[in-house]
Amino acid sequence: MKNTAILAKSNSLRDSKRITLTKVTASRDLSKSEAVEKPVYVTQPALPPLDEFMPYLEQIWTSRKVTNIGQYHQELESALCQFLGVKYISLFANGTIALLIALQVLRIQGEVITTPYSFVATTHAIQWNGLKPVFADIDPDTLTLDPVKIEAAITPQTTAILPVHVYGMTCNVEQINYLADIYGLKVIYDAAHAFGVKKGSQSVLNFGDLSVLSFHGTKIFTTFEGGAIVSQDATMKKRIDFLKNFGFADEVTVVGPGINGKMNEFQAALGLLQLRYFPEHIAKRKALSQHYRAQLGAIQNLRMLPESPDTMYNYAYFPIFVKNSKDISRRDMVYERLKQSGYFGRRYFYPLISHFPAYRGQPSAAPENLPVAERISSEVICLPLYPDLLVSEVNAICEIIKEVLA
Ligand code: T4K
Repeated sequence: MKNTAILAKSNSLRDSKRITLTKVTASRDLSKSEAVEKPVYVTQPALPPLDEFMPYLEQIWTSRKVTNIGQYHQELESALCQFLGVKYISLFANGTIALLIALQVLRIQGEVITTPYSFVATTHAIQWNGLKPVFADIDPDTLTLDPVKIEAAITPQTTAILPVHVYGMTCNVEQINYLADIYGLKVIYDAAHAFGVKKGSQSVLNFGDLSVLSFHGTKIFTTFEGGAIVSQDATMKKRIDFLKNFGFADEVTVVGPGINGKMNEFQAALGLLQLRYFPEHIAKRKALSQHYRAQLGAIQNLRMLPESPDTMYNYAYFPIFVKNSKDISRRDMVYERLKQSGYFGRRYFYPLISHFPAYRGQPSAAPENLPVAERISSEVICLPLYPDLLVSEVNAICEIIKEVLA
């Protein structure tokens, strides 16, 4: 047996609700191993010390204001505008409902060009609005929508583009902006992964008509569940705020078919506290990402995403891409071996959205139309990455990968 993490003793989750694993402690001595109680997942929410949250809870209990745009909701909107460098932000109960409202508020009709390489909520939001999603292929380096493919997918029915800054990689915002201008299209960025990302000195959230964030428990900035829409002018923010509150403009006026999408006070309070720790969390993520890069750089058949010097990344995910041989999915071999050893990476985004039954019948979902996305989806594994991940755990993961791909 080689000096890598091995499954020493495994009680099935069904039987014991826990797994006992043997993991390598550190690269300094790979022959030493230690039994650990917990599996390592792709992510784990970083939470502030509980005692720091108590004063916020006491305030909520005292005021009895638990939701409907209370003090913490308003404070978090202001704090996020400042922190992210954006003009207007509207908080939501989750990112999916924010996407639904973004399409509603711009009164999008007909066809929306989008990426198959995302979490399924991106396309669901289009479908829930009674619109037709049209898939276009992605760029192999940024994994975001390829502007050439966007242009080729435009028809007289196209009214909007819904690109995704996937893993916090920035879309080609200049070219997308150019296409939107000349064809008269709206642009809504799904920025669920792009909290804190900057292009030059500019927040990437300032491009397009609207940008949508997610603060889900798996995201780098979390309010357990939560989301937001970044908008560029006060009138648009006002309309978004009406729609997230059933369409109420005042006590007796309903301006449109709104919904209940409001973030509550408990979530907003947590967000305020989370902001204090965000820079520390990003620094830890960056260091761990760099450690992964250093360990995995020389492995054959393994690719990592190139970084652009003019972009400030948020290190939300650490995807690797394993080149498959003709008959064998090396990616799945790596993925399964990691799992057996207690390291639960995830194949975000496999399957492609265009493979799901709700969408696979669309002509644009045909694999021949999406060759880059098809390949990338068959190669990807997002490795565990979160502030409390140990360097020794990164080392153990890298050793397993090296062994499988050797
Ligand atoms: N657009 C994009 C591009 C998105 O990625 C997402 C969400 C959305 C839109 C929609 O935003 P929201 O409506 O969610 O705000 C997860 C998340 O549920 C989803 O929010 C996220 N994208 C997507 C990429 O990942 P799953 O099904 O993979 O999550 P789950 O529960 O398997 O969690 C992954 C791992 O994280 C677990 O194995 C353990 C760990 N974990 C998870 C949770 C929920 C924890 O340690 N604690 C937790 O509370 O979808």
